[in-house]
Amino acid sequence: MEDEASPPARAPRAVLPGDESERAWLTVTSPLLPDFDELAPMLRDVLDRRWVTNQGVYLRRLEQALQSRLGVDALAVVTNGTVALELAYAEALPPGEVICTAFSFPATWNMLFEDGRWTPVMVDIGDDYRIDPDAVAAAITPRTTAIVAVHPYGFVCDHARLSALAERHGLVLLYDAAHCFGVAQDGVPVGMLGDVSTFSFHATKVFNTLEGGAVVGDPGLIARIERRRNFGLEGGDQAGFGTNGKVDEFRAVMGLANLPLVDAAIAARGRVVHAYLDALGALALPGLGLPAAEYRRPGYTPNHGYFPVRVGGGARADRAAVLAALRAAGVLARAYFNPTVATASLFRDRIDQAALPQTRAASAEVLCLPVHHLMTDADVGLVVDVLARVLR
Ligand code: T4K
Repeated sequence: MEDEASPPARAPRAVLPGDESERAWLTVTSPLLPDFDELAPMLRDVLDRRWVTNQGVYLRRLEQALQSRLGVDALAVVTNGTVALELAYAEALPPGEVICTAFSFPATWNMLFEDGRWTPVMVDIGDDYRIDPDAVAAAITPRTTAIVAVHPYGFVCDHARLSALAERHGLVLLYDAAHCFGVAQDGVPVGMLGDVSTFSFHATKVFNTLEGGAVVGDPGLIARIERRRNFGLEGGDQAGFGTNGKVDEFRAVMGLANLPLVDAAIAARGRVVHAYLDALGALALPGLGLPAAEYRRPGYTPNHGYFPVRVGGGARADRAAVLAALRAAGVLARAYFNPTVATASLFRDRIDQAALPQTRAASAEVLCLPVHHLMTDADVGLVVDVLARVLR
């Protein structure tokens, strides 16, 4: 119980680099961080061993622990979620047309556009942010080799339909599961869906190694990813191409120290998500769309990484006005994902943007509210009060 005389408990606020006001903000997320005392003995051991990167013992320990926590057959930890995608594309996507969701972060599509091996065919999402299986089916040609789908905000794609399409047409099905640490559908860990999945362990994700990521797939593929992250070298030979996608021991230590904390963090995030759903659901603000249906999906195990709302038709203010009002109250919400290929200047001459109406609408309307493990009821109340003031 809060003492009536004292102010309500609030999560620690972040001071952002480059923000000269030095103002402390309630941010869209806050990194999961261990106590220094948990880290110190492992960091000391790394220094004592004088082996600080290149397949160190802490990296191996982290990979084993993650394989078990994520419930997957094989996994390689790499530099970040973007490199995870690049390694997976290079190793698992045959050259040809690749059907890719238009609603994501640039990491998903950059290499598909830049690298001559693939022709990206960008397709629209449904009104639930996921790649639209009907749009995928309509985009398949004899030249199609793969489908790249994202589980946006940790909301799992329609795997039954996508895998049926992939099987019927002999396509590789790759999931960008950057947002999906700990997510499952019908008891199946998300990393077990499709032929290959990639994760991000960036500081803004539910689980982090500061920067980091992973590729998940069958053991043969993961052996090739391990070679590719090490310049193509293996056992004194170079049998393939590669790059430097290795992870140092300090980051591996960070991951090992964070792993025991992640389930409590997911539970704490879940309390924030449900507090938003209860408070905003009761207010029923005109034009404000909530992701309530996601949390009623049968068999879905969420990680509560993001809380996307829509400021859509009928709202009393547009998204920019809502963002500004939140900012004035010290709250930094974010418009993930904006830009997308449907809005960025880079793609204006490359793709038929009119063909992506749902992506355009989502890019224009979505707002990710703060959700993290340190947030309190008072923090949720602050955000809800601002939304009520602007939208009622
Ligand atoms: N696929 C998808 C679908 C993705 O969304 C992403 C990345 C990737 C692939 C690639 O994964 P990585 O290569 O990044 O591992 C962030 C993240 O940097 C990025 O990882 C993420 N998705 C994307 C959706 O969001 P920004 O530019 O919004 O980050 P930033 O620096 O503005 O941070 C957001 C908020 O987080 C800050 O306002 C405060 C808080 N924060 C951040 C950092 C870095 C902290 O409190 N402490 C911190 O140290 O991109």
